[in-house]
Amino acid sequence: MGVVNVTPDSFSDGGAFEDHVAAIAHARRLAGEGAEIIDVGGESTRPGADPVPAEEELARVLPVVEGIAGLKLPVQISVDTMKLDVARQALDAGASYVNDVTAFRHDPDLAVLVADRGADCCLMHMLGEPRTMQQDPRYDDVVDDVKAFLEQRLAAATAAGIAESRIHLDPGIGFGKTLEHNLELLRRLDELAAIGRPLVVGTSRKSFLGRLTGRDVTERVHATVATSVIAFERGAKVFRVHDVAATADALAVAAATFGRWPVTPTRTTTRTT
Ligand code: HH2
Repeated sequence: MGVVNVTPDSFSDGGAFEDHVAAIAHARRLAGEGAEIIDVGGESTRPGADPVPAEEELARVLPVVEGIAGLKLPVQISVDTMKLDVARQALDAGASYVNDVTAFRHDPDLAVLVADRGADCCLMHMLGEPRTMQQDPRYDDVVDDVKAFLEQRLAAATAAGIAESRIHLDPGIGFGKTLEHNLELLRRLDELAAIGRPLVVGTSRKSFLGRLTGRDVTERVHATVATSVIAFERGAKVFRVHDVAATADALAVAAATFGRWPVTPTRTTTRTT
């Protein structure tokens, strides 16, 4: 899953793809690098971020979803939103996946919309809300707590009429979690995979990688790749990243090694040495 943030303030690429033409071109690039899902977002959920009004989010996201749909790329378009109206219009414009970081708690009607449209969705764990979530997050046992939350949200989503086969789950790396919480979630990801739904993992360029490596946000690709391989080995199926080419190469090697899925190189080379 390649990330296209159409925002002025996203933590790692804010401002880079605010221009719709640049955002659509970036989506094409990520698809060429091996992304199978393009996740378009118009509201930053970084720690401390303020909410964006629906009209503003729509003005950012909609032309980009339309533009990507018009390219007819072999990718699924996802909209990263918690708002009903944004999701509805994005689905009308060609998206078929709703990535809601509130797992339908912000607006339960979003679950009904996803059910009615037969769309896919991702339900993510977050403790609190973006403005305050990094202020002293605490758990009894982070993995047990996140697992119980995801099971509860999965039940709520299916009760709203969404087919279980359309639901992905995500531990929400960095969303109300300390460095130790993030590492424990990655280390014990197999316990979340045991719920039985595909796991999405989003570590890309996040601040815990900066704390571990001392690297700035644009220099965290190697650390991101390391976490994606760890997550793959522990059962994750979808990797939400900004740096698709590097991640796709690493996952091709991991997949061949662990024999989990057929290896289809994203490019060919004439050199074998
Ligand atoms: N992380 C971010 C946003 N959306 N969705 C899912 N399912 N999982 C994640 O881990 C996740 C997410 C934050 O990253 P980014 O979009 O790059 O930053 P910002 O929220 O500042 O736009």
